[in-house]
Amino acid sequence: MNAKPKDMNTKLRSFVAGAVGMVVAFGIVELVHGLYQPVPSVLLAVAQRIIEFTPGEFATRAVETLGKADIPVLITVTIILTLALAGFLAYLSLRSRLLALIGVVVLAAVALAASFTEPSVIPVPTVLTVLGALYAGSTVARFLLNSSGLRTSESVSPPKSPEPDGKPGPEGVRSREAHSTRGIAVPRRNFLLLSGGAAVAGLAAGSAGRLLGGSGAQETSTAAPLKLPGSAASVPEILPAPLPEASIDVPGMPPLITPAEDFYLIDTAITSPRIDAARWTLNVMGEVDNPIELSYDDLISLPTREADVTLSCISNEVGGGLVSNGRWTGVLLSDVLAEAGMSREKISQASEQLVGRSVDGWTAGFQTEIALDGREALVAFGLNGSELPLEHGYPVRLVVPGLYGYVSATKWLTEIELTNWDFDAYWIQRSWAKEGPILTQSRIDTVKDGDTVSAGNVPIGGVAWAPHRGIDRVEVSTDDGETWNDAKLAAQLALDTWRQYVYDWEAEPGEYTLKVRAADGEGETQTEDEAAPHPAGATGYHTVKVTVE
Ligand SMILES: Nc1nc2c(c(=O)[nH]1)N[C@H]1C(S)=C(S)[C@@H](COP(=O)(O)O)O[C@H]1N2
Ligand SMILES: [Mo]
Repeated sequence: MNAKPKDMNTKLRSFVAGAVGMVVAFGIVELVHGLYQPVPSVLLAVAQRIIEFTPGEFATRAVETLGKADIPVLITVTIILTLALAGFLAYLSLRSRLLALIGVVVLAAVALAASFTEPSVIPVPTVLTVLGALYAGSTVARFLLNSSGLRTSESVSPPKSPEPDGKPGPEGVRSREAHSTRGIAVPRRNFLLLSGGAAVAGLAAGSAGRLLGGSGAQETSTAAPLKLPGSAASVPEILPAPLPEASIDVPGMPPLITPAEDFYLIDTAITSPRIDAARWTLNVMGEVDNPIELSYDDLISLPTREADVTLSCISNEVGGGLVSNGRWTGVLLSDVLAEAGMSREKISQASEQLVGRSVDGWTAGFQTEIALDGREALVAFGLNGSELPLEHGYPVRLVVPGLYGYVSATKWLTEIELTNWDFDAYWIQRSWAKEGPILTQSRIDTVKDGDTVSAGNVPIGGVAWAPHRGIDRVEVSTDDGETWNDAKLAAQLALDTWRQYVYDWEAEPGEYTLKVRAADGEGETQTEDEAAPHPAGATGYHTVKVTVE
């Protein structure tokens, strides 16, 4: 019985032919994308849509546990699944050309749907590229199938002649036998050579695309110095030192202002949108008297502000690093709203919510009241004296003191819409709390869990934050919360920033469980109850175990 191994071979070869065809198709799209950015990388577009369609709980878990590390996994899985699907379609084409054709049409539809959701896509070249690439890929697959003698096509099928034994049989069987003959004529080695060659060509095209500056080539950006109108000079790159008394000089203390390259990074974008500031616009619309569209130059010609604001992600665990303090440059959100005819007195139920929309469609919404209550909510275009880095929202984002990023801090901002409270923004649709006030939190930074330290003076220090309420008191416990000691506080740089503290501990040998807790400017001490980040932010006291020798 040699039918079985032969059948296995057929399956495998057809599968390889389809997968190689898909490598070629991907390669072509990546190459075009590298040469011409408005044609998106279909691969990344599909992966991006998978992120967006992933159920909230699951997406949340992935973001929490993997941060940015989930992206390579997602892309790899997307590639493997697509190649497998293409392989299956090629195999299917041996049985039914129609079904295979339908499969390719569905692939094209998915690819186009995913691509058209990308920001700054230009339709006609994208359609041509995607269809062209799929056509090329199918052609390669068909050629490989033919070359391995697995199926006929009009051009290569041998002339119809009666079978030697004169038993024509059904069409399918007859053509299969014809292939077998050809299969012998084109040995396995040739099939491998041809497939390998095609795959290498596809990979080369794809790599070239990336090298040419496709999204895959994205590196961490270095932001240019910020230039403002009316002054030939840019904002000084060396920041004026923050209040000296706002910093405590202890090893392990995080800097009062987080350098841009260390600023925590969270978003749903596989690659940061690249926006041309000269063509960027901000629409302020919805329930406003006077909808406006501002250019970048319009925006930066409004009165400029600099504000030190601590931003936190709701996914931050107690003691975690998804919190940073930036010196933001921008214009007051209230000034931008005033341009659109909106003021505090005019807030109605219909304009209760302010929704920021990113060029990539991501949204965040919060109470309009918060934008107009006097706090320094910014339409920001600078971080630490430079333009916003690409990954932190270049050219313009929102920064709202006191609110977690997921409800407020829209990066790559392009639209501000005033609407009612019914609208649910991106993470609200995915089961996170509708309102996101940053909870009072504190963190021990100068000693780490599991550290061994020498007896004597051990400064226990770190940061505490309750943006827009401020920090009034920080206490440290060295006995697992039995007793508490007041920590020394640095000056409060601003109500909206974190505050450094230190407790000078005279440590004696032994095992210790250290804890920290903070009270905000309203006298409210952070809760001891432990809660996970989902759905409204992590609570509990940061706890660190140390050994003193
Ligand atoms: N366009 C866009 N803006 C976004 C997000 C996003 O996914 N897309 N994530 C938000 C979240 S959840 C947070 S915590 C902050 C993080 O800002 P950062 O990456 O500059 O620290 O950005 C917010 N703005
Ligand atoms: Mo976040």
